[in-house]
Parts: sequence; structure tokens; C-alpha cells
Amino acid sequence: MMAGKGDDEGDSSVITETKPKTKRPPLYKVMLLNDDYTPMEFVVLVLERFFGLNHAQAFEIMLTVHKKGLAVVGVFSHEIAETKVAQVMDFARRHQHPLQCTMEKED
Ligand code: TYC
Repeated sequence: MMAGKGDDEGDSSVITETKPKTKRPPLYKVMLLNDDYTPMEFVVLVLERFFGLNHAQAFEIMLTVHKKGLAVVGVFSHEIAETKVAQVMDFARRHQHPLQCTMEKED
């Protein structure tokens, strides 16, 4: 019988590194989607009212959505993001505008 290296001698190529994990809560992007019917001034008002933007910032983001189809309007914790989306969707519905607001987990 040949003398051989058994399976019980350990394998120095197997490295088990443990990342020091500090748990941060995931963040969520809140996005506004373009449509053909919601008035531009209404979108600006939404951005001022629910996202605390000044008029110039709100107008700029509105234009980005209008031109590109969508834009991230803010990044929040899950609970705050859900609240923002609900506030925007409710406000748009009450004014009978088809404006859509969604959230997506940040990578
Ligand atoms: N496209 C709309 C218009 O021309 C304006 C608009 C901008 C609508 C942004 C939605 O999220 C939006 N009246």
C-alpha cells in the first residue's frame, strides 16, 4: 500500500473568510414615471410637496422624467419610501391624473 495523503489532513486551499458584517437596512429608490396626460405643473407640485424640493429642483426632475421616461426622485428606508409612493399615488388619483410612482430596492 502506497503511503498517501488522506482526506483528514486538511486542505490549505480551502479558505473560509468571514466578512465583518455590519447590517445596514436596505434603501429604496422612489421613481416617478412619465405619462402623456399629467400636467407638468402638477408633477412639479408633487415634487415640492412630498419630496421637499425647491421649485427649480422640482422643475428639473420633472423635465428629466418627461424626457427620459422616469427618474429617481429620492432614496429612503422601506417605510418612508412606501409612504411617499402612497402619498403621490393618492394625490394623483384624487386629482384624476394617471401619474405613477414606484419604488425599487437599491443594489
Ligand atoms: N409628459 C407630461 C406632459 O407632457 C408631463 C409629465 C412629466 C408627466 C413627468 C408625468 O412623471 C411625469 N404633460
